[in-house]
Amino acid sequence: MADSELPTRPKPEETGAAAAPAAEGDSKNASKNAAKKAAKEKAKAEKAAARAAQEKAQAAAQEANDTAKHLYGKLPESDDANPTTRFTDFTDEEKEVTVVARVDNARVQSAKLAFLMLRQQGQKIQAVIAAAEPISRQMIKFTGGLNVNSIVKVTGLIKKPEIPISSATIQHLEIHIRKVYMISEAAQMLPMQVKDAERPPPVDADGAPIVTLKTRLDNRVLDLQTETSQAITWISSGVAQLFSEYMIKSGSRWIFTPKLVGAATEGGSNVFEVKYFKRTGYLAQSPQLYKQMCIAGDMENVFEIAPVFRAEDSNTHRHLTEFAGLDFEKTFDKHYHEVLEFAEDLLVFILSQLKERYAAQIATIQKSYPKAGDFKLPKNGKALRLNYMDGVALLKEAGVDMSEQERFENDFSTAMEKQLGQIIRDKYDTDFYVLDKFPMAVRPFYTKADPSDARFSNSYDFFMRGEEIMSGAQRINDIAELEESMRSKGLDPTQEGFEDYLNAFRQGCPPHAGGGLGMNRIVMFFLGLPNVRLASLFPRDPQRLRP
Ligand code: AMO
Repeated sequence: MADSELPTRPKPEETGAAAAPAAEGDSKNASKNAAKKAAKEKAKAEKAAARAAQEKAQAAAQEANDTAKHLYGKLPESDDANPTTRFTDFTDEEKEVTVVARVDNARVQSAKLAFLMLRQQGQKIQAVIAAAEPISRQMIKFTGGLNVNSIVKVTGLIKKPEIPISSATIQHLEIHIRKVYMISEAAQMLPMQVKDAERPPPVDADGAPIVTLKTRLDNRVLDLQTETSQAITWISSGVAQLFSEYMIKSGSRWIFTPKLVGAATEGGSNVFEVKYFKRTGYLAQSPQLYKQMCIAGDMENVFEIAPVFRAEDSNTHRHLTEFAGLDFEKTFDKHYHEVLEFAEDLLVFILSQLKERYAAQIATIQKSYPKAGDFKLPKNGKALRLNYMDGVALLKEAGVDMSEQERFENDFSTAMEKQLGQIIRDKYDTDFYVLDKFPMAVRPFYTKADPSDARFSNSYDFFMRGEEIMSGAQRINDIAELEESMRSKGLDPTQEGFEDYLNAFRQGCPPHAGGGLGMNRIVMFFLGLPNVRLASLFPRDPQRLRP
């Protein structure tokens, strides 16, 4: 124990016991000290108040002198600015414009000069502000100090910069700021920088990822703001629009089938269960049974754009658990090839029109994802159609031999599909092609067998860059044949859930065929993106259920 910690007897002055005269003197001293302290504190407070008053007066004086005080700051209640314009509508004319845009970057160059990079839907333009009556230094400080990503309303004069602005999308014009108002302020710290997400989920010089795909998808709203994501989402929109355009032009009717269904009828286990009050419901794996029931309902030619759910634990570059399905179903006169040709022309229409209508977006995306190159379409405007067995033969020529059993029971593996895609590209100079007549064993129960050889079926797959984007077939429209096909695939036609579907055929149903396309895959392979998640707004996969 240290000396200082030894127990000691308290001194009289500490107990206040027998030391009255001394205590009187001490209390006088103490009150003197307290008074001194209070006086000191008072003086300090007075000084601080004087300083604050001086600063306030200075600020007021500065504000009074601020020739630009009405030209910046919070957006005024009565906003008399011109109607807003989009950067893309700017002309070379030197005129005043008002824009609403995000601050992509803000930089103070000097007390008299600041720059903003403004962003609208991923497109950037430079704005500059220089101190010259009425623009004040305070306005320059405010402009250059804006938080990145804030949304501002800027009025200014369009001018030609002395040299093109290489970091902007619109390089030959800039805005000379006259007014700048805050509309919605962004936080000072963002979880990632939009400019970092602008690069592909990449590796830097040392091989370390800069912004991983995971970070980008976790912060998808910021990620969507990049020029590349903006362009990709335009392509998705284009695919859906072109699909519906083609369908409607052909007299097809847009249908809306239920996604909550009472039985997991179409395939095995890859269906999500949902609690449906006191029983179990399921999320539809495709509109297959319903689009056929519409044909039985005399609708002749139908299509749908809707979510498709797959409870597959597939963690690959091309599998999602929810994707946008483009489905169609159509009657035919004599042969299912009438529908197959209709579908081939559909794809040629979509892909060629994408190139025509979205050339600017495609060019933007290729800056980030240049590897795959331009998507090659058949030069004669007609889809290349081969039979499944032609594909088998082409692979064999390249040294990939499938056994008899493999040919009829397995279908191609992903690696084989990709290799076949390359072979076909080299031989026929196209990234889009069709394989017809798949083995019956690899197709679902509703598929019509090939009447001339029952080992095969009247079914087809469509490929882009060697990967499947569509699957379809002639369907069995005869009830006895349908029940028999189910039994041959180990399904029980009396099983709950099949009843309504089978009843549709008991009342008679015309011959028909159709197909289902994966919208996200079309976008992915058309653009040569490395991952289907990049072609999905808010992707869902076995690991991801947010945002
Ligand atoms: P299928 O199951 O082959 O056929 O699906 C049709 C198309 O949908 C896309 N696709 C997927 N996209 C992303 N993630 C997935 N997990 C996924 N699974 C499929 C593919 C595929 O070609 N009822 C039939 C269609 C029909 O015959 O009409 C069906 O659903 O692009």
